[in-house]
Amino acid sequence: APVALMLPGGAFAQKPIVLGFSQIGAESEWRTANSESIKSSAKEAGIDLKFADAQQKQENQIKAIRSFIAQKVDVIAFSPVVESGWGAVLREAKAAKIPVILTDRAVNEKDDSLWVTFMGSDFVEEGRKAGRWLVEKMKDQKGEVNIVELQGTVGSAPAIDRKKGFEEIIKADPKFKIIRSQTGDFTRAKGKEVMEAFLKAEGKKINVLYAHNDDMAIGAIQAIEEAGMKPAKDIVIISIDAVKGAFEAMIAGKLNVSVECSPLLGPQLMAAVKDLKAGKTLPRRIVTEEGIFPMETAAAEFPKRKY
Ligand code: GYE
Repeated sequence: APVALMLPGGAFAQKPIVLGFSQIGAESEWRTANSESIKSSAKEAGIDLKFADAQQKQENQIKAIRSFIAQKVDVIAFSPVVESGWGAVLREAKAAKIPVILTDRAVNEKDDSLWVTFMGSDFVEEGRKAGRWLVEKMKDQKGEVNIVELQGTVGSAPAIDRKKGFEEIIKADPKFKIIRSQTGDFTRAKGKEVMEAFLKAEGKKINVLYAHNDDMAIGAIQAIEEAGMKPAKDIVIISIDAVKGAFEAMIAGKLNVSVECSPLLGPQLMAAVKDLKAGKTLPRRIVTEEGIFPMETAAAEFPKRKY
């Protein structure tokens, strides 16, 4: 039961709900906006947030979750860096009767009683949107379309699902070929480095770059320019997230399209935490709604963007 505190003047206040949140790190513009959304909405909701940054390491996330259990927080939420390897720590939370909310990324565990809800985007659908845009863009192209792919973090839900959704769509026409596919770990630096290697190996053969996030695409754009080619012209570039940096690149004519993936999960997370503590049952899956922004729409859309 919530503890009542006496305030000066004799009023009573409820002890704030304590939420432990384990964040992946700060690998991308998306992630920074996501952390900001969580912190500001916790403050607004009067929730006592314990925020831990795992610097992209699963072991740090497991440590953080164990420390939240030891501190007996009311609710644990986290964005799992990779899909597998969470069974043990989730069972510890369950044994301690602390409900767990998955945000942004899913886990690959059979026992779905280990979390109360998973809120975030449909990454397979994002991959499909990217694929559909490309199929339409290249519909009059007769010859082969050679694609290089910059994957997200190995073993992460968005990398696995965005690859799957994209392939599902492009495989309908054999002219589409993924000639190289490698991880750029969702960062600009790695995106640039891997694109340099792609360009060295394949050069002018490359027609399309599909990047699993905007940051990697932005890094790759630099590599393309340094190689003396024109991004979005010599190589068609598709990415995911639709962060401000992507809009800037589109307005500059260097990125063709970005599929939206909203990082603004804070308000729905705080609402879910409050509902849980009020004894309500949450839906098992809360899906974020999102769109797609081709270059031609970027200038008009830019002022409305919140991340
Ligand atoms: O697309 C990428 C970030 O999990 C949806 O993680 C998130 C992804 C996002 O680093 O930019």
